Amino acid sequence: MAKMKRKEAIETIMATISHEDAVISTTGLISREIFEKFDSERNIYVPGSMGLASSIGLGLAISCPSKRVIVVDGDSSLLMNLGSIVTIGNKQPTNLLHIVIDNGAYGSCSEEKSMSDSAHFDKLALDVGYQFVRVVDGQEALKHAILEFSRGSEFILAKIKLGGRRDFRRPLNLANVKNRFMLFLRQT
Ligand SMILES: Cc1ncc(C[n+]2csc(CCOP(=O)(O)OP(=O)(O)O)c2C)c(N)n1
Ligand SMILES: [Mg+2]
Repeated sequence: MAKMKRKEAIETIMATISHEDAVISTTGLISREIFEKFDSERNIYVPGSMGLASSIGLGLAISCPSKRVIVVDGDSSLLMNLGSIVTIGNKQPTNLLHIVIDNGAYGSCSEEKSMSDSAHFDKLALDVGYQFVRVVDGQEALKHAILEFSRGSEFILAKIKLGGRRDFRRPLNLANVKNRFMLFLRQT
C-alpha cells in the first residue's frame, strides 16, 4: 500500500491526541502545517532550532510529569540531534510520545535525501531504552499506535511520501506562542 502524505500524518496525529496534550513540533513544513491548520495554545513550534524539538520535549516531560508531551519530529531533524534519543531512553520519562515523520529527505529545503533509510530509528529507539516502538505508514496504523500510548517513553516512526503543499504561513509571533503555552501548562 502507498505511504500516507505529510498532510494525512499530521491530521491523524492532531485528531487522535487529547486536547490536554502538549505538542512540540520540529523545524520547517511540519511546524508550518500544524501552525496553519491546528494552531492552539498547547503547541510549541521550533522553527529555528532544527533537531531540538525532542530535547525540548524531554525537558518538558520531566518538569511536567502529569502532562502528556507529543513531539512531532522529522527524520533529518532527528539525525541532526541523534543523541537526544539516547538521553530520552536513559531518562525514560513516563509521559513522552516521540513521533518521527519520515519522508527520507530534507523536505522543507530542496528535498535532498537524508540518511534515514539506513538509520533504523526504530531499532535505535528500542536499543537506547524507549519502552514502546511502532513503525507505521498508513493513517489507521498511526492512529492505533497513538491510541496505544499510555505511560512511558514511546516512539512512532511514521513513514510518509515525499512532497506535499509548501506554501504555509510561518509561525512568527513566538513570544506569544510561548506565553500562551505557559498559561496552558498552568491551567491544565
Ligand atoms: C540548525 C538549523 N539548520 C538548518 C535549518 C534549515 N532547515 C529547516 S527545515 C530543514 C529540513 C528539515 O528536515 P526534516 O526534519 O526531515 O523535516 P521535513 O522538512 O522533511 O519535513 C532544514 C535543513 C534550520 N532551521 N536550523
Ligand atoms: Mg524529512
